[in-house]
Amino acid sequence: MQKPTVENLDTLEPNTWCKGCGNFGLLRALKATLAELEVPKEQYFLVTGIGCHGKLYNYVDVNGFHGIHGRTLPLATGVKLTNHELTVICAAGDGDQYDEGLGHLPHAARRNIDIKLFTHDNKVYGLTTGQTAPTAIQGYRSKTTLHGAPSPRLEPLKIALASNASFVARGWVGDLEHLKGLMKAAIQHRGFALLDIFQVCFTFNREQTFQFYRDRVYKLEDEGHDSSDLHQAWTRAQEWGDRIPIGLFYQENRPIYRDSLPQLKKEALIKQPLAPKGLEKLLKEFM
Ligand SMILES: Cc1ncc(C[n+]2csc(CCOP(=O)(O)OP(=O)(O)O)c2C)c(N)n1
Ligand code: SF4
Ligand SMILES: [Mg+2]
Repeated sequence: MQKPTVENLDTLEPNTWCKGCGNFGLLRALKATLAELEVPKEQYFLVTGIGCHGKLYNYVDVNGFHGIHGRTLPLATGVKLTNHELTVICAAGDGDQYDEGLGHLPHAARRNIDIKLFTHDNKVYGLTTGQTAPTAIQGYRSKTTLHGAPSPRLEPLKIALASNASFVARGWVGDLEHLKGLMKAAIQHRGFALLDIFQVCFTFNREQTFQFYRDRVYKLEDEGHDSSDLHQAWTRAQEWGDRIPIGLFYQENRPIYRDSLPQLKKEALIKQPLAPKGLEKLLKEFM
């Protein structure tokens, strides 16, 4: 087993993100986080969706799977339930997770599957060259909403809170130390964690820029927020406008999905003998 370091997490893959993309900071924060934790390199498993964010898979030298659009959560769930010794992290896009993959979010949250969901929330479809994403601010102009996005934005933190997520947080790529702290807390949390990350898409979103966030974000911890209080979390999650909160909105400790399944409680499934009773009889029914 190897201790991860920022250097040995590097890959030889040439980076194709645009110059100035917020993904660079996110990648830096992620590598620094993994290097600081005690988890061996071989025990990380990174699942990515399809989009610019998905290329993260190529730039971090850990085990993983570059999956299909919108399906990071079911894939990660399967991996975690099969081998719960792995630390499973999803890197998803806002289009990927909150449009095509939205249906998976409430279920992973309510079941408290012990996986970590980091969303690259740039409020646009980056890879497909700039269509309006579900988290785009109402009025946002793009090639698919020439006159401005007509509908209110989708609010992922509220969806997660309403789905009984046990860890809900938001960070941004303009404060990497803070983001690193949130990544660390999410990975160390026992249960499902959503960390929504404002990731600036310099090329296609000229509205939610670094300056946009710099002028608005404030840290919950600077204002005495109590992250064990669901009502406070809900109230803070409503805030949007001149002031936008980042930090840990909510965290609770409650049993994870595996705790209530006797067959998964003991050893990882992958270590158990593959001899389920009655398998042959069952297979014959399909022949
Ligand atoms: C099943 C499926 N549907 C649609 C697409 C096309 N597609 C590829 S990436 C993408 C959107 C990417 O946007 P986002 O998830 O926000 O990622 P970003 O590029 O911004 O990181 C879409 C719609 C696809 N590849 N597969
Ligand atoms: S299109 Fe946007 S999200 Fe994609 S690499 Fe370029 S700046 Fe980054
Ligand atoms: Mg996006």
